[in-house]
Amino acid sequence: MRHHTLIATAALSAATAAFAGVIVIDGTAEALYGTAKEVQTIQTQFGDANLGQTGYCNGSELDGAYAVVKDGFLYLTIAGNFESNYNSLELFIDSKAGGQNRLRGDNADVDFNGLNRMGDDGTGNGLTFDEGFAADYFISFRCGVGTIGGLPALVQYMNYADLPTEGLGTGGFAGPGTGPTIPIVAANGIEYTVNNVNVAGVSGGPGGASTGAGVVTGAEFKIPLSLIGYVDGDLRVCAFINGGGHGFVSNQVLGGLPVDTQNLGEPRNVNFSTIVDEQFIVVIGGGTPPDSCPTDLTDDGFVDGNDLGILLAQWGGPGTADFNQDGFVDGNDLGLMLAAWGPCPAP
Ligand SMILES: [Ca+2]
Ligand SMILES: [Ca+2]
Ligand SMILES: [Ca+2]
Ligand SMILES: [Ca+2]
Repeated sequence: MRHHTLIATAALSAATAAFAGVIVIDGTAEALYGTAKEVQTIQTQFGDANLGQTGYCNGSELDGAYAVVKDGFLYLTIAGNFESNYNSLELFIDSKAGGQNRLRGDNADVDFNGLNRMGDDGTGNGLTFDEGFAADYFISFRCGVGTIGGLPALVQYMNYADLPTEGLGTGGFAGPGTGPTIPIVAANGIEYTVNNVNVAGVSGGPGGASTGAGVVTGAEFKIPLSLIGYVDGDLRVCAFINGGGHGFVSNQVLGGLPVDTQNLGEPRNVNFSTIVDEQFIVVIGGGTPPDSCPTDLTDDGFVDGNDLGILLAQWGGPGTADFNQDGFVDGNDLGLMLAAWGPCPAP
C-alpha cells in the first residue's frame, strides 16, 4: 500500500506543478515545452530499445529534442533511450560568443579524460561542428547497471565542463543517482534525470524506415543560463550518442544525419560541417540562413566544372553533392546542378 501512496503523491505533485506552469525534471517533456525542436529521421545503429523498463535499457536512440528557456534556465529533454551500458549522450551548447568550433585537446579532464578523447590529439584533428557553431559548454550523461547503497540499480552520471576559446577549462561530475522520479542536482546547479521506458520512436538500422516523432520521454536537464553564459541571441545544442569511452560516435545525432548514414566512428575525425544540414538543435535563433546557391560546392560564386568534378567524385555515395538528400549522389543531383549552371544569384 505504501508504494501506491508514493505513486499517488508523485502524480499529485506533478499535476500540481503542471497547473502552476512549472517544468518538472522527471524525464518527460511536458506540454510547457511546446512542439519538438527536432525529430529524428533515421534509424539507430546503437540498438532499438524495446524493453520498456525504468531500470534497464537495451538500446540507444535520439528520437527528438524539446527545449525551452524559462525563468533563468534552459530546459532540455532529449527524447529517446540510453542503453544501460554507459554509452554517452554528449551535449555541446553554443550559448555565447567564443568557444570551440573544433574541439581542443586541452580541455578539462572529466570522465576519465573522455572530453579530450574527442578533441585534437596534436595532429590538427578534433571533432568539428557546423560552420558558425562554437561550443561553450559540455554535458555528458550516461547510465548503467550498478549499485546504490549496496542494492542493484540503474545508476546515472553526468559530467560537465566549460569550453573556453583558449582551452584549459574546468569541469566536474554529478552522480551516481537513479531515476526517473528523483532528479540529480549537481554542485553547479544542473538538474537531470532519465526516463528510459520508451519503446516507440526509431527502429534499428541506418535507413529511414521510421521516425522519432511522438516520443516525449528521455533525458531531461535543467541548466542555469548563468552557468552557460547565455544572455541573448542564438542558443543552440549539438547532441549525439557516443560509445562508453567517448571513442565511437553513433548515427544518432540531433539535428539529424542524412538517411542511410552509418555510425560516424572515430570522434576526432567527425566533421559536421561536411555533412549536409545542421547537426545542432536551434533552441533560440534562426540557425544558418538558407544557402542561395547550394550547388556551388566550392563557394566561389559560380556553378561550374570545379563543382561538377566534386559531384562526379562523390557519384553513387553520400556527399556534399547529395542536394536532394536522398543518401546518394546521382542523376537527380546532377540535374539540380545543371539547372543552376553559371553565376550564382545574388544572396
Ligand atoms: Ca519534465
Ligand atoms: Ca559560442
Ligand atoms: Ca525505438
Ligand atoms: Ca552539417
